[in-house]
Amino acid sequence: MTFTMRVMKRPLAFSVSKAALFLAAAATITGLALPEALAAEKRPNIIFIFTDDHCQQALSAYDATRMATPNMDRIAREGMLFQRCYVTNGICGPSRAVIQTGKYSHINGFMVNGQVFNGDQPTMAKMLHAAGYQTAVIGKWHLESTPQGYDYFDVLIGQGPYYNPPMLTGGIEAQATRREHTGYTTDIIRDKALAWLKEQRDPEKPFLLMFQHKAPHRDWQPAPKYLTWLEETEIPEPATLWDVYSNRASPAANQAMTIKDHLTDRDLKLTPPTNLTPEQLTVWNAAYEPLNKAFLEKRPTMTPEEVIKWKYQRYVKDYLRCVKSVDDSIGDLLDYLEASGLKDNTVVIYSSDQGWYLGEHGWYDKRWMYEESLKTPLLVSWPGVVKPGSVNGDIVSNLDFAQTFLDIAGVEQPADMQGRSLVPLLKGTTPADWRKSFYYHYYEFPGAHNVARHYGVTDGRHKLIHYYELGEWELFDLVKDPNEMSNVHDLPGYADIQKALGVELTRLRAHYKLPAEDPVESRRPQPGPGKEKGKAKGKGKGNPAGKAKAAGAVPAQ
Ligand SMILES: [Ca+2]
Repeated sequence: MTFTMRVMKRPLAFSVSKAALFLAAAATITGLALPEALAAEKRPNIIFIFTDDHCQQALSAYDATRMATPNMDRIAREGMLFQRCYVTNGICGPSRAVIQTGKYSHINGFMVNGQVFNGDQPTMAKMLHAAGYQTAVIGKWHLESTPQGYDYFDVLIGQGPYYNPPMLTGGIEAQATRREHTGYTTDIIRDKALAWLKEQRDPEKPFLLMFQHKAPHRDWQPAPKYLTWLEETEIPEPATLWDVYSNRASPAANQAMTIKDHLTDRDLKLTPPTNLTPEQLTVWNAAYEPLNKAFLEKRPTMTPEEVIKWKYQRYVKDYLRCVKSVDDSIGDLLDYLEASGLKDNTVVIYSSDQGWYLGEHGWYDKRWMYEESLKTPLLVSWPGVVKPGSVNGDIVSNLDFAQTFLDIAGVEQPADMQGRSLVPLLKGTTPADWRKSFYYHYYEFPGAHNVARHYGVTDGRHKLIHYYELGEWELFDLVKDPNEMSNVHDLPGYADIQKALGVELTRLRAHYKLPAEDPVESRRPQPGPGKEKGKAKGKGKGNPAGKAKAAGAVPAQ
C-alpha cells in the first residue's frame, strides 16, 4: 500500500506541516512505516534571494552607517549572519555560474562576463529538480544561455534595464517566450516571485525559488517613489575616498573605476535614462532637474574636491535608493511566508553576487580581491534549525551554495563539486577541518574598468595577491591595515607569513586543479557595442537569452 499526496487537493493555506501530520497519523493508525511521500513532504523549501553588486556596507545588519534595511535585517535577526562570505571571482556572470555548479570558474567554464554559460553541465537546479523539487528562477539570470533545470523561469534578458524590462519566460516543459513589461524592474520581479508562490507552483512539492534582482547594479536608477529619498541626508564618506594608491602594486592606480573620473553623466543622472515612458520621465525629471540645475550653475566655482564630493553623494544615494526597493520587496516576501504558513518549513537565504565599493579607494564597481568586493552579504534563516540572531565568522563562499542547497534537500552532493555544505555551520557546529584559507581568481583583463588579472589567498588575517601577468605581489595585514592601504610584501617582518601564504597558494591552486595558464576562453575578445554575444563558444549558442538585446540596458560588466 502506498500513499500518494496527489489525491489531497487542498487550498494553499493547508500547510505542508499539516499534510505531514495527516500522513503521520494515517501511518500510525494503519501500522505502516512512514511512507516515502511523507519524507519528501517534509523536505524544506529553499528561497534564495539574490542581488547584484550589493555590499555589506549598505546592509544595516552589517553596517548601519548609511541606510537601514529592516527586512534584510529580519533574516539576520531570525537566522545567521555570515561575516566572511567570500566570492571566488568577483563579477556578475562568473559568480552566478559558480552558484549553479558549485565549481570554480576554470572548471565551469564561465570566467569572464560576455561568455555563454554551458547549461548542459550538471547544476544544483537540475539535481533538485530530479529529486522532486519544483525549481524556479525569477529575475536576473545573466548567464546568457537559456536556463536549464528550472520548471519555471522568467528572467531579464542580458543585463536588463531598471524600467520596463523585456523578459524571457519558459521552463523545462515550456518554450521560451519574450514578454514586455511596463514598470520598475525590482517591483516587477517581486510581483512575479509572489505570483509564482501563490498561484503557479505545485503546493504538493518542496521548492527552490531563485528570486534574483537586478538592483543595485550600475547605473543605479531608483524607483519613482524613492527618487528623492535621502536627498536631505549627508552620507558619510569612507576613510579611503581620497586614496592615491601609494604603497600598492601598480594595478590599483591603473584601474578605470574612480568616482573622480569614470562616472558618466548618465551614471550621475545628469542625463535621464532613454527608455522611460513619458509619465515615468516626467516624474524622473521633476526629481533630478532642479538638483542638476543647481549643481551645473555652481560647478564653475567649485573646487575639484567639491565636485568629487558632489559626485559621491549623488552616486551613493542613488545606489542606496535602489537597495531600498529591494529591501521592500523582501519585506513583502517575508510577510507572505508568514501569512501563508510557509515560513516554518522554508529556508530563506539572502546574498549578492559579490561586494562593491561605495567610494572606498575612491571607487565604484567590484572585481578586486580587496575586502569590499571579496566579501558578499550572506544571511540565512531556517526556523527550528538556525539559532536566531547567530553570527558566524568562518570562511564561507558562494562556492558552497550549491552543496548547501543539496544538503538542505537531502540530495547527494557530487564528489566533483568544490565547495562544502554550510548546513553544519547553520546548525551551530563548525567542523574541525573547515577551510582556514580561501583562493580567489579574477580573469577579466583586458576588460571593463581595466583591473589586472590576479589570484590570491587569504586566511582572514593576511592576504597575498599575485598580479601574475605583471609579476607583482601584494601582502596585506588585515588586522593592522583593514583598509588595505599598505603593501607589506617583501618587508622583513612579514617574511615568514609571506612564505607560508605562498605555500598555501600553491597548495590551493593544485587542490582546485588550476591550469598553469589561464584557459583560452578567458581571453576571447569582449563583445563591443552592437556585436552579437550569441557567437561565443558554448552549448548555449543560438539561445534567445544570449541574442536578445534589452532596450535601455547598459553593457554587461
Ligand atoms: Ca554583480
